[in-house]
Amino acid sequence: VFGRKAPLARARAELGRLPERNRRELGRVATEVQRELTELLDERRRDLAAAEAEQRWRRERADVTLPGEPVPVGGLHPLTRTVWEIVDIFIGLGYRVADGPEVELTRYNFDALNTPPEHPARSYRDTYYVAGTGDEVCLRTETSPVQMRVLESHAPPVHIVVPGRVYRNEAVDATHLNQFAQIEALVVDEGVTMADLKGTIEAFTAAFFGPEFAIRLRPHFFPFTEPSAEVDVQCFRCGGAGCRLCGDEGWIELMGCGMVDPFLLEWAGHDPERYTGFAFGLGIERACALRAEVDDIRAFYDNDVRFLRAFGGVV
Ligand code: FA5
Repeated sequence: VFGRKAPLARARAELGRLPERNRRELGRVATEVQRELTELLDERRRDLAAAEAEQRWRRERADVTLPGEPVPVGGLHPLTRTVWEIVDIFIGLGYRVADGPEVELTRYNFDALNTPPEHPARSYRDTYYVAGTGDEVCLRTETSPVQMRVLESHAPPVHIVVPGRVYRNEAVDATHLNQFAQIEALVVDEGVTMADLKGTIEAFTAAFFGPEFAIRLRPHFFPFTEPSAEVDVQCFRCGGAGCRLCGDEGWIELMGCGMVDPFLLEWAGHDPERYTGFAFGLGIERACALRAEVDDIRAFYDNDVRFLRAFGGVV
């Protein structure tokens, strides 16, 4: 329509040859026709563009009025949360976190911890050894060897907590696993006494179980502490009156502890006349099970989501 050879253009080209009086009139008509056509064309362009936009809106529309598909979110395992919670308590008391290898030299796992070669804990019936290393490399049986790695490389004062996995050649039942987690604490400084040990454990149990429960220390034996004790916490279910949870004892066994044996300090090159220390070690599964009244610690490793969800770890 608007091309150079289109009728409109040709008609305008002819205008010159018309007599004066017709030329004006026809020129006006031609301009009018051109204007109208242009307008129609623009209108049609606008309509087409609008229709295309409309189509695109329809095609690409997202309906946000419906509820979304819920995406299941994972959570931290209750044991992980327990470790973090305990570590947090000790960080609040000024401790640092230390760790060490799970595949450990018997030099650290036993010798440095005053556990002589004839000690029954070193037998194949109790300890997993790494094949081909003789009795030199084992899976650590407790987190205590990390005490020795830290003492060997750090001069006191030392205040550390050591969370970690340990292994024992044990028959698995409701209260025993052959791989489980412990958390260990070690303090070595000048003038550290058993009162510090008890006060620290009290601060921990108050934060973990609640401030209303007492603790007591019962004499015990560990090769690496002297004196040694086991810590009981007052049954937080019956308050000490006796119930099924505490086996009518009123007390629940919680962990092992003691004053660092001077042998360890000497082994690591620190003067036992100058420094003293305390240490304790707690089983994570048992502590977590106790607090939540879970009566079989194997449940923590079954990965039954219904069980895990009860701890609030799975959203
Ligand atoms: C020890 O392992 C010492 N290293 C603790 C210690 C550290 C004492 C520092 C003194 C100074 P024991 O063998 O009692 O001690 O274990 C400590 C805790 O680990 C126990 O109280 C228990 O909670 C947990 N535990 C022990 N054996 C098992 C097992 N087979 N399954 C699950 N938890 C266990």
